[in-house]
Amino acid sequence: MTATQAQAQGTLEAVAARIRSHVVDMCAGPEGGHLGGAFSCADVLTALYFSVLNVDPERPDDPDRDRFLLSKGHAAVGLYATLAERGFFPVAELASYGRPGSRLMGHPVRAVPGVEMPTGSLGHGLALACGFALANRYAGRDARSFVLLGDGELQEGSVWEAAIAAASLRLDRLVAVVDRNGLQLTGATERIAPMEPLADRWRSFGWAVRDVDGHDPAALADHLSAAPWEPGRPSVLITRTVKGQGLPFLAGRAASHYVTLSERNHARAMAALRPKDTDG
Ligand SMILES: Cc1ncc(C[n+]2csc(CCOP(=O)(O)OP(=O)(O)O)c2C)c(N)n1
Ligand SMILES: [Mg+2]
Repeated sequence: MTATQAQAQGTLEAVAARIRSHVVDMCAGPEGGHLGGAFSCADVLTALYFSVLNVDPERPDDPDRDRFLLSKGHAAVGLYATLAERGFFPVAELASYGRPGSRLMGHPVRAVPGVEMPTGSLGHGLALACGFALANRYAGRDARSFVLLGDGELQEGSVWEAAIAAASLRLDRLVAVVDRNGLQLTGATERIAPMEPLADRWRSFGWAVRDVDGHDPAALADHLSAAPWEPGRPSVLITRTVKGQGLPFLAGRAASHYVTLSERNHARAMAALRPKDTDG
């Protein structure tokens, strides 16, 4: 399936809504899941897989493919839902998430079609993506490498080591996205370890920076498609998001981080995701 065919499956908003509903279903299973951080990046994942990335589910190991790494690997349920919707494996397989024998575990592994590297130990994805970008450069390939980082994850020193390396190597086929939902495991990032002005920080490390709404998939797709924004510089898209976006009883709350939905909350979540009847 090409990206154009994938887009034909519905508007980006409709795809993002399907991804969120799969996440809700998975988080109602025995394993529970990182719902909040999967919801905050659902629109970015939609934009990437349904508009931006040059990937082919029929040929997941195509050497010319773009690479995507979910550095915040705990948001695995969001990645699984996206990969399944995009055709990397059957949507029905999502029901196996977290169950004995399933390849869909709490954090992503290479056994899952479309997953480039196992992730979940925070702080490693940017360095890995630098490696992909460098390898592509040496091989003379034009492909781009994308990586999605959590904002709490930015407290890992290894992120900034990699940021320095990417800028000094002039890796302009590398694109980082920061899921700036303002929350980490135990509370607000700005209370625990202030990061603002975040855009200035990245700029001072030699990156081209854009700071945007993270819940407008079409606009996100335009920004990501246009990278590199400045020749010779890696790009970082800071996406302003809400953890648990779309679920009134969890949105913006640290409690959304890891959730096992009760039957009642599963129903409430599905009701919240259902398109509103505009006829009144
Ligand atoms: C190296 C490392 N330390 C701690 C953890 C445990 N952990 C999992 S998620 C998380 C919070 C991450 O916050 P953030 O990056 O902001 O993610 P998001 O808000 O998008 O869920 C932590 C501390 C981990 N996965 N890896
Ligand atoms: Mg966060």
